[in-house]
Amino acid sequence: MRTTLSQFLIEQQRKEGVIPPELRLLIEIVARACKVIAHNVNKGAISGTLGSLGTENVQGEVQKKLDVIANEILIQTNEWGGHLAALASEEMEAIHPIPNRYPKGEYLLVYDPIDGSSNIDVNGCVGTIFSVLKAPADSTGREMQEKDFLQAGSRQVAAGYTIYGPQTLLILTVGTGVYVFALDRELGSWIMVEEKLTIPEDTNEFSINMSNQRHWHAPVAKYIDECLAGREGPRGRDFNMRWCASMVADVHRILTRGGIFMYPADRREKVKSGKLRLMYEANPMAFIIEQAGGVATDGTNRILEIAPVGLHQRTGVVLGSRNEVERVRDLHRELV
Ligand code: AHM
Ligand code: MG
Repeated sequence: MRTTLSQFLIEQQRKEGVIPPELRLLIEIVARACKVIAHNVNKGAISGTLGSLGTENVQGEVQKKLDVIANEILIQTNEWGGHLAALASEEMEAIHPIPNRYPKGEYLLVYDPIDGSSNIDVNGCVGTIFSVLKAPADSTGREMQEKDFLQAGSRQVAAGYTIYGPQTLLILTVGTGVYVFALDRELGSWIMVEEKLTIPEDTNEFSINMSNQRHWHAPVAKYIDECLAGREGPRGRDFNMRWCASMVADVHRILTRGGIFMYPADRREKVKSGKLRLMYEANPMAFIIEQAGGVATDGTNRILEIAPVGLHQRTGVVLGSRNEVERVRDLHRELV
């Protein structure tokens, strides 16, 4: 018999002592919500879930119907469970405290309900990213506030993402390595298919949106020039490039076979601090990448050590195989 997610979580609780029962319940409920989201993603045009809503989220991005549906699914499945103090999402400007009609717990859940939204209508890969923090000790008994969420990524107690691709996969860490579960639709269960994933230290593959080249700062431009120069250049080998426009898909490829993913801050006004969001994109991915032996930076600094100042703050992201991310970091030190 293969290990299910429930079995894995119980064993982690027994053997490693890392998962209190409330955290186990929380992860199980998030995973259950992701099954419902997977169902909606798969139904697509049949159930009328494709296309835009004509509204914008707090970031000024057009909301897809699925962004809003997935956000609602995560709220509804989680808010009654008794394990959360509050939740927050890319699709909501303010935090969502647990309503008084439900019991409150000690965890905070932050998520991007559908990452890679531009892929929805073209049947490309999308995913859900989530991060779990503990509510600060001094918050007990009072209404939760945004400042309670503003904790460095190193304080995460769990993080994961699902990828709705040819298979629906859940990638999870609770700080004891990275585990992969596949959704068995007949059984309705998450089945472990890989454990203790590790990212190769070297790679010949980079992932960046090349159409932004003219906006890059010197260190990123130099790194990519070196890669493009191939075996005749300073790196002495040929590099390949991949870009899915979906962080979950690009990061998942890197977890599987190594590589470097970059969405750097650049010269554009709206990307001057990066495009991706720290709390629910960069932090959970950084936790997973580090747990797999990789490195995650904003170009210079470790992502998990950034002190957040806002729920929706953005950051540059450079993560993946150790030696490549360190090369980018060295260039930032040399050229800035
Ligand atoms: P989203 O959460 O609104 O979908 O935006 C995040 C996505 C990432 O998944 C992806 O890496 C990036 O935006 C792609 O951006 P671009 O279209 O600029 O290449
Ligand atoms: Mg996203």
